[in-house]
Amino acid sequence: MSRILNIGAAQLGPIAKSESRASAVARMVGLMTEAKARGCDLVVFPELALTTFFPRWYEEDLGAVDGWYESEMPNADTEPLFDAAKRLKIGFYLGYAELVKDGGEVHRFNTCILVDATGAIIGKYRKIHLPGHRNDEPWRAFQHLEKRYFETGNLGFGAFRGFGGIMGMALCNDRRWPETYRVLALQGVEVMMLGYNTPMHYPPVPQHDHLQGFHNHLCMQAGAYQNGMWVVAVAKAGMEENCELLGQSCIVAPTGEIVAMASSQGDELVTYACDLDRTKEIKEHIFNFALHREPEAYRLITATKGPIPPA
Ligand code: CDV
Repeated sequence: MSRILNIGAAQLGPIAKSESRASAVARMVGLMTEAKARGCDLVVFPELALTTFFPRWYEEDLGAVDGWYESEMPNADTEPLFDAAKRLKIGFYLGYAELVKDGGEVHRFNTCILVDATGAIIGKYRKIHLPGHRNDEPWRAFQHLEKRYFETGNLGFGAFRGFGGIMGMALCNDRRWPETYRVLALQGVEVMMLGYNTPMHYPPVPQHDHLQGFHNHLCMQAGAYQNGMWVVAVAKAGMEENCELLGQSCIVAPTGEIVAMASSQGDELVTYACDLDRTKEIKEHIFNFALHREPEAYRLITATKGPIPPA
């Protein structure tokens, strides 16, 4: 018995500040077309895949960044992705900036959606772990203002039935946190999809710059193994507006092995036939949660935010 899901990790190269959404979408439709030709059922695109990574520029007035957000999905610019899904009978994961108007209030989220092969949105996630800072920090080579431009996601880490399995979503920094994988795995997730924009230079701790690729894979290989899930992680890569972004988009098996990886810094599709039943090799044995977990001993994880050292 096997349940094969052919997944494409559709890495994007840089998107310039001046590049239109229509142009980024055309690049993505090209990757979807290639994915279909290579037998994929589902393609995963990066975080904030429609535009340049705009949190690298400070604006005093929040309204000045609103042009980077989508207030409807689909909309005129993204409709070609949904049309391609229907025409090609292929699903996709897409990251974008979401603007929600709720009465007089405006909410801004770093969001991703899962769209099935009929073009219907079957899942949505709003990023929970927002890295970076809130205020202008001109000493940095570039800003990382996710804490200014987005609210903490309010949908939790959801699990969605689709593509013959149980699917979960996360965004970029979420991959560094074991809680992300575990909360998804506790809902039976078999495939976690994640888009990222990871600068090679980390201004607060530049002595770790050479470890970006290592840390990227380290956390996802551990997360996949410790939770018995496939992880499909997709970069926006390359030199984007003077900021070099990590590539190395990859597909990680539930054993923790990287089974496919991008080798360029540009638009590139890597694919793998993921057998969802291989999750059982882990979920029913070494990490059989129902048999081996001891939640009583883990209370601190949800009871505190920061560490409480002994007196
Ligand atoms: N977009 C991100 O979440 N980037 C962070 C960087 C800033 C550390 C990441 O975890 O890759």
